[in-house]
Amino acid sequence: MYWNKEAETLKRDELEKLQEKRLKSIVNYVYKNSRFYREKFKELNLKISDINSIDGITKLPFTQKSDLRDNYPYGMLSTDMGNIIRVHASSGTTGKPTVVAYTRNDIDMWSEVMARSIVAPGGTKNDVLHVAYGYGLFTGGLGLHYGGERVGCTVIPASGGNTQRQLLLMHDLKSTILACTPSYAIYIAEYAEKEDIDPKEDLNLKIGIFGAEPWSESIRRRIEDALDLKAFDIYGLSEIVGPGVAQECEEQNGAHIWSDHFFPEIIDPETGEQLGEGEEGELVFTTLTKEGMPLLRYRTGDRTVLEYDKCACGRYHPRIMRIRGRTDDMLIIRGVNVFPSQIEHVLMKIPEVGSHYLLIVDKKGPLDILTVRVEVTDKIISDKVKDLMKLEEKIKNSISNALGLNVDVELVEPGEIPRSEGKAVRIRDLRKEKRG
Ligand code: DLL
Repeated sequence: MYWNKEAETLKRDELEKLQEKRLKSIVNYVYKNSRFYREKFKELNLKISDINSIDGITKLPFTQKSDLRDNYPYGMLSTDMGNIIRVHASSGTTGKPTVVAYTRNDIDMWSEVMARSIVAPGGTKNDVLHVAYGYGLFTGGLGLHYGGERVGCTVIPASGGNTQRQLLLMHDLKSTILACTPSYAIYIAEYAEKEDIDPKEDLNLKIGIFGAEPWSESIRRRIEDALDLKAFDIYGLSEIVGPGVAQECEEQNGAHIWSDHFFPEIIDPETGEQLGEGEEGELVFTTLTKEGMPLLRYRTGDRTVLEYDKCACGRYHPRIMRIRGRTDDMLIIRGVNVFPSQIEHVLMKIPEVGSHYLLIVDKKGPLDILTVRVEVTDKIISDKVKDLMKLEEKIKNSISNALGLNVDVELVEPGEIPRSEGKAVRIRDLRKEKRG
């Protein structure tokens, strides 16, 4: 289903033409209105007329998260504060948050791409959209909210937390779409089971719109079974707009980037060179239509592959074939590069393994060691020690076979790993903690 059929079904050449036109216009706009970019252009001796085709994009400088921090809070704006009607922020791991700012037209464009993102997996105005992403400075809650209202859904602004009340609301208000992080969806499912609520009987859910953190195909199947819905991936980041940069359609095979607004590139994170179609690297976006804080070639830090072939849904907008993780979340364990989501994929295929895990990285002498702490299911916990040891071996072997990595495994009881109502924390790096 389409929200904006014309924009969503543009052919590849039509899309490219539109992107080129918009790229030239945004380059012109930031040159005129952003002190930050004007200075960058001068440093590089770059003229607006140098960017005369979409391929010319590679002449443009990258923008990094550190640029947003260095110009905190409003130094990256391309308009007067009088035109800004909203600010969001994402909390960094260190120091000041990253602030992003929207004009009225930006909020309008965001609502449009969010409306497309709700309709693409099958949402309609008749749906009751339960938004359990956090409301506030985080873009998840308000992003889904504005998109839902644009479509005409009945929006329930539940925000995160108080899982018992979430379930009561979903039951009583007959929610049909659940929007939250995949890890919170798992937690809601567990809670329901504990409270003897059977999602098949007692809830009305049919669609899940899950994102804001990496998740694997095997966790998708678990969520679908546990909550009796079809689960779809939504991708986004505050710097670009928030949720709704990309969304999976009913085919469930990668999130379509709404590339008439956000132009994607994949680059080699080491050299910065643009990579070809089908190659894995860092995702970079240029916003083609934003007014408040347009960004040129923003380095997301997310690792993925893009697929440009036409999708069975009729869209040509390129698809993100699952975000492996952030470049900064990649673990290098004795030379093996591994993302938490790859380990998750292996773990979740083992039926005796519960849905929560934590990866603990430490050093023994000069060697990095990775301990996979994982919960077992209620069923196995009552079994004999011998069986638990067998399970430990099975997990070790599966990870070693799939990823070529030897890990330690620590089985824990259900409920022992801290739950999250927002983005889950999957890595604990004791090496960093020891360094202070
Ligand atoms: O997480 C926006 C969002 C809200 C997206 C609700 C989807 C749903 P930030 O807090 O700025 O914004 O975090 C952005 O989260 O660079 C990715 O590393 C990660 N991320 C977001 N969506 C996905 C996804 C929101 N579907 C950062 N899969 C991004 C994997 C994701 N990682």
